[in-house]
Amino acid sequence: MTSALDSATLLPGCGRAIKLIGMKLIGSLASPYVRKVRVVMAEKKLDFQLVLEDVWGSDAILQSNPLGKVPCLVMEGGEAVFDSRVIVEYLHYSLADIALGCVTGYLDFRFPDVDWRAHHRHLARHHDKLAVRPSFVDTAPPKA
Ligand SMILES: N[C@@H](CCC(=O)N[C@@H](CS)C(=O)NCC(=O)O)C(=O)O
Repeated sequence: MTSALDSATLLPGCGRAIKLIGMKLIGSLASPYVRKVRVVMAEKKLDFQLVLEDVWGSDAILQSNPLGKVPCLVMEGGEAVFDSRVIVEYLHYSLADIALGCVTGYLDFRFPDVDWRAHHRHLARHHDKLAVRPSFVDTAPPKA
């Protein structure tokens, strides 16, 4: 079965250095909302594929965003995030997540005797949420 994204126009990602997740941004080159998201992604050096769609005549957008609007960010697993403000928030949060999860993971790895959880319960909750995500599980440092 061919998905809407497969049949759409694909452009190389605009990010340059880091490929964090296989993200696709459904958009149009004329949309200022799409541009806003592309600028944020470029500034954060996030790699993604820009999928161009006709905002006035594409069912493909509706498959990911029931509002039929762009931008719509589609994750590797197919989950979609839409509305440029939500996407920008999501990207920011996502990067913060990654940094945070890596730091606390490193603490556990290198300094298992440091009980940072006792004094940082919110951080511990964040850590536990992140630690079960496939991206964190797959890249976790070796167990002692
Ligand atoms: N509040 C939305 C606005 C998005 C929006 O209006 N996008 C326009 C393109 S610039 C669109 O997809 N229009 C198609 C439609 O309204 O059906 C956002 O910030 O993402």
